[in-house]
Amino acid sequence: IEYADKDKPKRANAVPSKPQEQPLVAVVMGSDSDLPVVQPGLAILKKFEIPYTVRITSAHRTPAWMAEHASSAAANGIKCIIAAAGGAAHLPGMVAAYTHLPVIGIPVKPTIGDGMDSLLSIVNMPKGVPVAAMSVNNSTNAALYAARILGVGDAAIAKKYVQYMQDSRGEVREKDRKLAE
Ligand code: RP5
Repeated sequence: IEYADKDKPKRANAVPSKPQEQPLVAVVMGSDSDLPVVQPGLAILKKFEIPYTVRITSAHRTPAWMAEHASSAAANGIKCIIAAAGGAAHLPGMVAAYTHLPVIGIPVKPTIGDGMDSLLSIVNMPKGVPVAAMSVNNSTNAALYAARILGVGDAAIAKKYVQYMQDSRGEVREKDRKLAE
């Protein structure tokens, strides 16, 4: 693949969240303007101590870089990709075209409209190229879904997920109790 960019990476996923650990999730987004939406999901990955990389790989502005990143992800030890994009949000589908890894799409609400265009762009994939579509701006669920996928083969992540569910139930029960007082 020929790069148009001068900042050609030496290796895909060159900026791991924890350099000493093997990244398991690759988070990509179409633009730095998507970052505020992606950040709650990054916080979830940190909470679960899941090492990740985060990069801007635009399907239409940097297509060669996007293809290189997605197609090398599995060989780089990545187990799951989270892809956020808004508007004509073809990034998750394009990423899925370049990897056999599970791809979780986050529809980002554009500056114009309510995000339905982003959602439908991601959820309405043609048969044969599946992408898991989250709700609009819901990077939290994207990260939690990644944790569920990784938990199938990683008991430590599964244990943290069960704890997360118990904590969540506890918080809601506590709110219920306070309301009933
Ligand atoms: C998409 O276009 C990005 O994912 C972003 O949500 C949207 C707008 O991008 P910018 O024009 O803000 O860079 O590719």
